[in-house]
Amino acid sequence: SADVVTFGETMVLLEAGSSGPLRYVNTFNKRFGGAESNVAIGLSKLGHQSLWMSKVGQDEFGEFLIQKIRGEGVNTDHVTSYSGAPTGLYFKEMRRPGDQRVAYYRSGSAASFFTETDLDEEQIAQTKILHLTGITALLSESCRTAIFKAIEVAKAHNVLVSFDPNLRYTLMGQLGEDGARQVIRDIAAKADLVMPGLDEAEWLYGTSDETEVADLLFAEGVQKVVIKNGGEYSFYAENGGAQGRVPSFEVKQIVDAIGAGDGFAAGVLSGLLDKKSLEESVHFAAAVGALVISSPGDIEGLPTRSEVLTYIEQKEGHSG
Ligand code: KDG
Repeated sequence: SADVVTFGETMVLLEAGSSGPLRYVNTFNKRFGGAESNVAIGLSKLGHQSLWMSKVGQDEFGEFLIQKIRGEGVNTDHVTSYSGAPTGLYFKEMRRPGDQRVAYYRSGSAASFFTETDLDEEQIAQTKILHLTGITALLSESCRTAIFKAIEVAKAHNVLVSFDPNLRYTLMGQLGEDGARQVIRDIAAKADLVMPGLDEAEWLYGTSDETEVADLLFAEGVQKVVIKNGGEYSFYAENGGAQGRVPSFEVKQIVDAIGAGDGFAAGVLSGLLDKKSLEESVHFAAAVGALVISSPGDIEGLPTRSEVLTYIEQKEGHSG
């Protein structure tokens, strides 16, 4: 069985081949990305078994996604292809080097038709960690139901539930901002590990005081909280345990910051699977995040374990 099970939408990414507004761009590089499969690939590269469930369109792009993600070592046996809707797309525009913007063509995509019956409950029951993001919760009613069902199955089998809110304001149309906030907060309250960005924490809980956010979540029964503050540091706290800040690694030239949070999440989960402390896991994750933003694409920069250790050693003069 897999160490980590996750599910959500992955899209074909068409990345502008030149900088400037998309209307003037004539060539695109074909890549792919999706928060949950990015995490699954990150974990696979770090040496863990990961499983990603999803629905793709019964089309060439769907085949492409399965082929690529399977090729990265992720178990895709529970991905189904759906004839009723196409695989979603997104475009990346590069206004200036390092300044990426994203345009989604995903509404009504095959993945938004994922339902709780597409979940392989046995795989969830047998895994160590179930990893979820808020993106899936905002895709559709059926995806939302699947999230809560997956949490229920995980909880019944003592599987750790990890949650990255990964707020997508463009997906809040259906529920409205307040409705979306409520859903994301409900999921966070049921998770064991919650990993928002500082700006997300502020949007969700109305405070940028990290200890206050952690205490709010602890009161709901959450066990571990990690709050990411981009290039500066990450805050970590354990319910009734240690808390502190881990500085980020300094990256001289950010090539593409999209996907850093997923790399970071993979790093934290990898550390926890390796029985590292939360602080050590966050330190390891910070290195993974730094490596991801140093290369283009959402998944291409995800490092192997030895690449992470070499990077830490180069930066700090020791490994681990
Ligand atoms: O976290 C990176 C993701 O943003 C990207 O891979 C695509 O899942 C995606 C999304 O919804 O933006």
